[in-house]
Amino acid sequence: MTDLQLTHRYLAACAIAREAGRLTRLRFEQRDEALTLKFKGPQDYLTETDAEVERLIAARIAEAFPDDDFFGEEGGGSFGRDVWIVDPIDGTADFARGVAHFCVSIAFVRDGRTEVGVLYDPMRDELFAARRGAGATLNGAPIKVSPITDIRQSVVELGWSSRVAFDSYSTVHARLHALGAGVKRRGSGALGIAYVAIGRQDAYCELHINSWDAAAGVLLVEEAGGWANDFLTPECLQHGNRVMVCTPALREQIERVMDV
Ligand code: LIP
Repeated sequence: MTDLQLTHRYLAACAIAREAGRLTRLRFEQRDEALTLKFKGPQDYLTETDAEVERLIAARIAEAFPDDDFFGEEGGGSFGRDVWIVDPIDGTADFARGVAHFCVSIAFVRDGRTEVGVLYDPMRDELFAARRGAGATLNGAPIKVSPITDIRQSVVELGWSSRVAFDSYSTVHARLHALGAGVKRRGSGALGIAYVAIGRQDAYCELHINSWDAAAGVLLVEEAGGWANDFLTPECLQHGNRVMVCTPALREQIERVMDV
């Protein structure tokens, strides 16, 4: 694939993320206060907007890149050599409950390696974007991870979902607390990883996260000077993996606390 073809995918991903985010924000502001909640599983929310936004993204990508594969959290798809992996709304629980903390996550993966990663938070109008080897940006301005070296001054977000036994999560949480880290959990893995790339927090860890939630954000962190585990293994594309991203000085401690 030529540099121009990758540049085309990068620019298209940014434009599609913004369009999808505008639709998500419209639906968020239109939601009825009657709390009609639907679930895919325990604490795993499903909204009509997830599917609607994913259909929009899939259509735009098919128009622009008909030979690429597509895989979305809601509708599934296929994993070919060139594949787009998409979470239309990461942070669905908050979206469903009227809390403005969610984003769209779009990654382009070639031969099992993320080449383009884009996340858009429509409520804050923040577009995080990265191309492999070309750095990471927020709304076009370069970003980098925090300079924190002392975990006692750090903020670490520890994600969780019902895919993981709670006692494993609580073991990692207790270890982080014992090291003096400030531990948070917000509910969007994608935004949590992006916040590491921009230095708003110093690490994001989760014992299991899906590829469509995290692949774009992991590239952001790598291109912003951070460290990431070998997240996108061949197994991870379809079945997920644990994720660890952080400012480089915290790598050893993060790997140790996550060894459960
Ligand atoms: C989210 C993930 C994250 C998890 C959240 C939630 P979703 O995905 O990004 O890993 O900690 O609970 O599952 O379901 O909002 O797209």
